[in-house]
Amino acid sequence: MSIFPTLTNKTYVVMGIANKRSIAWAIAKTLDEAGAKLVLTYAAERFKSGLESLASELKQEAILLECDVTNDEAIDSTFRSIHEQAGEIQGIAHSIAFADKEALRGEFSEMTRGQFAQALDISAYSLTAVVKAAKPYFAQDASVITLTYLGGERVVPNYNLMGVAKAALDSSVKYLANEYGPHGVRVNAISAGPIRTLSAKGVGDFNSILSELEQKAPLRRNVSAEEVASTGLFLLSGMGSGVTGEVIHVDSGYHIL
Ligand code: NDP
Ligand code: N5H
Repeated sequence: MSIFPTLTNKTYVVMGIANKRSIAWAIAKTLDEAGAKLVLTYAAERFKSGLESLASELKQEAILLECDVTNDEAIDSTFRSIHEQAGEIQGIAHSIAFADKEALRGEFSEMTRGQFAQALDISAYSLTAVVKAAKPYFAQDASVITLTYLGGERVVPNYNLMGVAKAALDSSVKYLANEYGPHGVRVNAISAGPIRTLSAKGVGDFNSILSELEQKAPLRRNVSAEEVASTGLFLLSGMGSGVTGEVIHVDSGYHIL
């Protein structure tokens, strides 16, 4: 008997696919493999055609919707539309973050008020905004995941304001888990090790972070987006029932050092 969960006829929303390297894309492929009905959201019209061609690789036909998470009205109308087109929502993968590149190097305190507010808005508040908008449409045992990073727990050079944003995100996961638990909805985070994606491109000293992990982490290797996605499948499916308010590190064990 296979223990691979079957998600046939269940609707999952995946937010944050920029291209084929995105962690969200690995999550979408894994959910698709398990038979899920997918809704993929993108930030703006200019990302639509790229996502359409990626989505054509999926087994099931996905619904594509624009959703800029800085806009409450856009979030509300996206989730209304998801409900109209795909019924109740079994799960959401939130894989969205942004900070001004200029603030992701050098001294932490050199950032501006505006850079700080934008990073916290897109990378932390958006999780709560999304969960709030989905509330009327959640299945009774729905599950939400978000992506976080070790730089929210301890100082990692250059992560700067994103560290503060991830700390806020990790804390939001706990408050949301507590509030939504009585409704049967679980909320968890995956703390991923460094993975070469568009966001990671050209920021800080990414290569040295990859090689430090390879040399020191218990598993002595880096992780793949697919490994993050299989933990995502566990949390988003019934296999993770009983787990909420948790941060699971998928980082070859680096965080224990
Ligand atoms: P990607 O660049 O592939 O994904 C980041 C996504 O954020 C993009 O799809 C981007 O959408 C989206 N986004 C930014 N601003 C907005 C907005 N206003 N509205 C909607 N979407 C927006 O990078 P990753 O896959 O690496 O990042 C996904 C998550 O994983 C992030 O939370 C990141 O912090 C986290 N993470 C990444 C690690 C890594 O090493 N790569 C390690 C640990 C955590 P668009 O392209 O359409 O603008
Ligand atoms: C310690 C590190 C390396 C240094 C810090 C990296 C922080 C990255 C996170 C943010 C989200 C990256 C970011 O916002 C980049 C943008 O300024 C510019 N890029 C874009 O606009 C592209 C086009 C779009 C698609 O990107 C977004 N985000 O919209 C951390 C690394 C070891 C791990 C890592 C990379 C963590 C993480 O949170 O992503």
